Amino acid sequence: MSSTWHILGAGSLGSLWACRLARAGKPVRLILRSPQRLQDYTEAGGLTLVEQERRTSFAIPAETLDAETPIQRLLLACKAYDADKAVASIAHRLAPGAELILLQNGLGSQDEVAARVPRARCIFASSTEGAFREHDWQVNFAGHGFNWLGDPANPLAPTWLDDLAEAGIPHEWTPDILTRLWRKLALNCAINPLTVLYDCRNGGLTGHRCEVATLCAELADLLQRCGQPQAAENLENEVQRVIQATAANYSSMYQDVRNGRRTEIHYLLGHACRSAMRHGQPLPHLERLYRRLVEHLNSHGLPSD
Ligand code: NAD
Ligand code: KPL
Repeated sequence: MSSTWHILGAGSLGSLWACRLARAGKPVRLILRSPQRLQDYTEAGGLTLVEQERRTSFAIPAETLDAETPIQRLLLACKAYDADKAVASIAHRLAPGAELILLQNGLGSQDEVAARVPRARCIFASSTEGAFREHDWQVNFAGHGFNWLGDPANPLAPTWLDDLAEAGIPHEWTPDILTRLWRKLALNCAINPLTVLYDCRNGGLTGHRCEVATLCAELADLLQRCGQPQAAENLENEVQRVIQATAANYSSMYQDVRNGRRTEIHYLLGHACRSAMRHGQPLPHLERLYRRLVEHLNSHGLPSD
């Protein structure tokens, strides 16, 4: 019997993982924010997964943050800006040798969490799967993708990867998880802010090729400086390929801004600019892009941290 998957953050990705693990018969418990959320969830009767218009419901047990059951394995599925605070609120429940799987996009939140719970093992994830919610407690599986998992402090793969295989969650263990996270961060920095500022789909950036190329050159320099030469390889080609392949889509940051939601800017472009500053490396175009994006968010009443 595998140990329980505690899942904190019953949003899009957290619900997607919870439903697939529950469908495979794995023990899962959701951790919800408040007694009110727990009551709402109980009234809904569980989580519903929508895949190609097929709906399946799962009566997954749930509890609040201050439940007393010890946590051996935690999937942290909140946004990067909520991660540290969320972990602080359950830190006292972590069992000795507890493992955390950190699903956050970008970089920076993983180190905040690791510093918060220094005795736990923190496994970093980089996901290209796509999920969204139209209603509470219901998740739409929107885009097939992949999950890279790794632990920069320990290359040994955990045995529970078998649970993911049995649940049909596509994944691979990698000793180079930081390279994966940096590469995705660079892609997100080259594409997402411009889609917000030019109010366009990803494909709209074909009209701003020079600007994209200049950002990619600075990002590639930064990746080299941060000891991530592999993440820098052919960055501009990859960015252009993603722009073509996702031409009809709106970037995740564009969708956040359009829906009046806080963005993860601090852990994407913010992290890139802070890293450059730490290395004493001027990146004028990225810094200007960051300032323009911060101004844009503030003018729309959105936080920029
Ligand atoms: P989401 O906003 O849909 O879900 C986050 C959930 O966490 C929300 O339900 C929120 O209420 C909950 N939460 C936050 N703080 C909490 C706390 N203290 N206690 C309990 N619950 C708490 O977010 P998402 O889209 O699932 O994204 C999660 C992460 O995965 C982000 O970093 C995102 O960039 C990344 N990601 C998402 C997708 C996707 O398709 N949704 C794809 C790849 C990566
Ligand atoms: O990951 C993305 C996002 O929208 O967040 C892509 C499609 C790669 C654009 O950066």
